Amino acid sequence: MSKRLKALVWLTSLLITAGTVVLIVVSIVVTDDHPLSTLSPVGRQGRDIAELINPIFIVAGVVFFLVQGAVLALWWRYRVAGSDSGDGEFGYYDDDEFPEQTHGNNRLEIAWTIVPTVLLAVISVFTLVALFALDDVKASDEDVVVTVIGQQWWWEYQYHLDGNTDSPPDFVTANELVIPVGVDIALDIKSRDVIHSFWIPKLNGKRDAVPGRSHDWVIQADEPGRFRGQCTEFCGLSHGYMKMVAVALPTAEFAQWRDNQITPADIPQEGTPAGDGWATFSQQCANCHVINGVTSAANRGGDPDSAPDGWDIYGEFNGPSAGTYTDELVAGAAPNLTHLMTRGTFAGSAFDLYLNAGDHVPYLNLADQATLNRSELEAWIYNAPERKPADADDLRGMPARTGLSPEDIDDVVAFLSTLD
Ligand code: HEC
Ligand SMILES: [Cu+2]
Repeated sequence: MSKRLKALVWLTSLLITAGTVVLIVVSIVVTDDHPLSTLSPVGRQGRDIAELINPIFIVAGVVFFLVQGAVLALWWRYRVAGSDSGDGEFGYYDDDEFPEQTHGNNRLEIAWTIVPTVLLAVISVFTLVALFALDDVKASDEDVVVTVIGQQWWWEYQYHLDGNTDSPPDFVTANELVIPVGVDIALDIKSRDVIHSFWIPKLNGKRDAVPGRSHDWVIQADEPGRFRGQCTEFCGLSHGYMKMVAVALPTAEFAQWRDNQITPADIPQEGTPAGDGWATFSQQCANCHVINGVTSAANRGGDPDSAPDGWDIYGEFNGPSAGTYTDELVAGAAPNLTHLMTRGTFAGSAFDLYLNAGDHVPYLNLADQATLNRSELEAWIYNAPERKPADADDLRGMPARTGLSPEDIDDVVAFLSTLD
């Protein structure tokens, strides 16, 4: 090897090693406080996972340094030193000075088979214990169960306050999953189209949402807060914008939030901007979006009798057999907007609905205390696919409504603002 080449190899290995160490340190320091970090869990399940990952990471680190150390030590011990004979070539043995060659070493081989086996066996015991703990839902039959439905590209939450998922839910909301602090909330995870994966890293690991299946999951938060999540199964065009938030509220605030969610909305007075907005909404939006107490089967242009009792809080099935109502809506179904203004984010939590809705604004008072992100909401209503890639022709995502005039949009926003 020429001197130059040797120096190059040295430099490269040094850079790679230094880079790796820096990356590891930076990722630990930076992600610890990152909204999507598993390293700072806030719930029992998240902690179970962290308590499994951290020791395994340490063991893996020790193994890494032992093995790499041994490689370096052997390399140093058996290097050919000072054999540069001046012709620029060095590092080669002459045949007669070749070191003694050994073949096979039973003791060593047995050792490096047994040690990893024992290590992996121990790790697998702890892994299994953690896996079973994650499946252990400490919720009773009467507790709240939330059916979580993934679809391109947002999340729907159907709250069953009595825990019975066979009957219609008590209310439906989207993107922000609100839970009371300190209790296990059972989730029943489903999909309306393709495979998605539900993941709130500070609270629990991920669970897939698979069409035709129902997966049990559970989340719990130790303290109040907003915890970000992300769909983690590639699900098409706007997968990256398919986010969600879990909001943990103190028990009393959760009860207040729940009572508000059950309350239907009111039809605004005619002649007001909100009233005009409602008129536009009923023509342009209500065929997809449901607002409890306001949109009904009739004003969605369907036959009121075709909606099964209690299920009419869902949107209309807008697929091939438009006009029929079903609980299993395929894409084309849209977020229930009854209490839109109580959410901090919209459209798969890709956008903030309020400008200053940090943790300091009490979640229950968003509509009163925070500033509406009006320009983003208007841009969304006017041309949603421009803000978040969609395939509205195939009933994926929200279609553009570029026929609306600025006044129409003002009125629609005035109407939406009443939905708190
Ligand atoms: C063809 C069905 C359809 C029509 C018509 C429609 N939308 Fe949507 N809308 C959707 C879908 C689907 C989403 C979810 C899109 C996403 O998150 O990617 C959505 C999302 C929204 C959201 C965000 C809700 C949330 O909580 O995330 C708002 C607000 C909204 N639409 C308002 C309107 C308004 C106002 C109109 C009428 C001018 C309208 N939509 C017309 C399908 C529709
Ligand atoms: Cu997804």
